[in-house]
Amino acid sequence: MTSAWWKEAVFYQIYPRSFADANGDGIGDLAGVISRLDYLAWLGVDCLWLSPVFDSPNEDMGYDVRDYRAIMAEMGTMADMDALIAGCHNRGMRIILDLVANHTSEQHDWFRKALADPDGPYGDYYVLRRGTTPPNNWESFFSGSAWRYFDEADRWALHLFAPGQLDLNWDNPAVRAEIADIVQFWRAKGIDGFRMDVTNYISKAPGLPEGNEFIGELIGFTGIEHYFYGPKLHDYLAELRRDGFTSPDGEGGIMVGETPGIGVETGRLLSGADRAALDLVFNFDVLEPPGKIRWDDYRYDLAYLVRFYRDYLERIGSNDWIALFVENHDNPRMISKVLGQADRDPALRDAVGVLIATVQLTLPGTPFIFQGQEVASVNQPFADLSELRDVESINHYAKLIADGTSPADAWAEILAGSRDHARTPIAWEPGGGFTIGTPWLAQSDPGPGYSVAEQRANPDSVLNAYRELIALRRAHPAFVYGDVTFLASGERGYAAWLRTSPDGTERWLIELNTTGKAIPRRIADGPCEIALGPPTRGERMRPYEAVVARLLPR
Ligand code: ISL
Ligand code: CA
Repeated sequence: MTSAWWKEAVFYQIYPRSFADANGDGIGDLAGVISRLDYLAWLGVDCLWLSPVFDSPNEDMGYDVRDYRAIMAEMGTMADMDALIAGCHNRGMRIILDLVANHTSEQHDWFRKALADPDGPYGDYYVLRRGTTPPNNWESFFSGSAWRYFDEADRWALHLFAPGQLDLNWDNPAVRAEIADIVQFWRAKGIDGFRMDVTNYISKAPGLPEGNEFIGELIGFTGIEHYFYGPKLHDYLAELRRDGFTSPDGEGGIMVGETPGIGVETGRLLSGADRAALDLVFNFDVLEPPGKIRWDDYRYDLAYLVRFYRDYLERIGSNDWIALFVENHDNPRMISKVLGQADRDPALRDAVGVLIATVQLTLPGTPFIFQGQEVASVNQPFADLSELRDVESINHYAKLIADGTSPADAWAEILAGSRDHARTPIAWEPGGGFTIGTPWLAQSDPGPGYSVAEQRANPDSVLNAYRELIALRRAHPAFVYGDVTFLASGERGYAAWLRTSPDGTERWLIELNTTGKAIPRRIADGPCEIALGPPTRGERMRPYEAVVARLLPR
């Protein structure tokens, strides 16, 4: 197993708009992130990933870029960014940014030029077509047709996401050269790589064939089979690695692919070390068990989480490495999915929070923690649509109503699946601490004891469990490069695995009760030192109990 910094690192995703607001305009900013770097260093994370901070009209909260070399005005200045990069590096942390390059904002200069002269060079930067009807039946992820007609150019333009997010034409070498230049620009500024937004969608099937309606029904978006793993995807990623990510000194920045819909086998073709494409991919199948989608209100079974990663780890080869995550800015809070929307019972909430942390920090792979996860954040009890800001939720609700769904049922879907659950501002102190102004999205009310300050002061908090597990992972090579052996993976609620250090001297036992009921402990007691969990391993495990124990020689 070749070693790499990003295999050893714990990543922490920041959604800057909701993290910390330094100037009181209600929008989180780079100065806010800088003001919290000491907190992140205290927590022990190694690498930050910032959701988009480049200049944008924010139709999709920065995932619609207007200028890849400028900072969004609300977020601050380039000087702030330079200070943030230095602030991370001075603390021994790294930082990666979000590269949203499947599409740009309609306000990007390239698109303005394409509209002004569709037959000129910029016309070929996008996917533009003539005609009286949409060029094919592909659907947008944010509802409706994936085609928008632009009168001034007499062309349809493809947008897999919002109408103001137009897909770039990666088959044009000039586009690929532009993206490589952008990556080099940021690499020269010192960033350590990129998380690459929907990067598996960049290569579209030649001729843009009609999507299969049956697959469209099944997956929810007609056309996806023609671009989720396109014919040139591997070539374009390998080229970008060579021309963008590899510095003159041969050092490379990390490439983390956001790859919705990628399966285990296709994922391996992207992240296998011998493939020279991506370093890591996000496999989103972990977020919902088969048959469920994000809009469903259901209870997530934590046995599925363990089984998913066990199966995944068993199927990848020794030249591959996985990303371990349960939350991001596009998904509701995992604790709420497990316990139900309304349940805030602190004992269960804490136990589930610690269990999730244990899975992420003791299995082989690179953990990605999403802001707020470390303080056991739960979904917000939004009252109605007027409290939401996300274009996807707003469009989804309108579509449901147009299709005849009752307002109550439509609202239930939004409450279960809205991306805004992940985007409410961090409660740094009881009652707030995110801004002195009015927050852009309702301040989350985490409940008594769950602000960052309270969690930090409480030695038994979920936050302190994260900190201890991160420190443990760093101190013991068993948790990074060590072998894993699964002893049970959730049958009858009991899950357990062993991690053995590469030199064989240390063995660690991890045990979970993935259910809300007390269950028998299935592995007999032996001499051990408990690093996390109850003081002794009794006969029964409490609901959602997690144990991390170092096994001692008999
Ligand atoms: O929320 C989803 C749509 O139903 C997800 O499928 C999500 O859109 C998908 O994972 C891609 O997400 C990324 O690209 C989007 C952006 O809105 C998301 O915030 C981003 O993470 C378009 O840039
Ligand atoms: Ca601000």
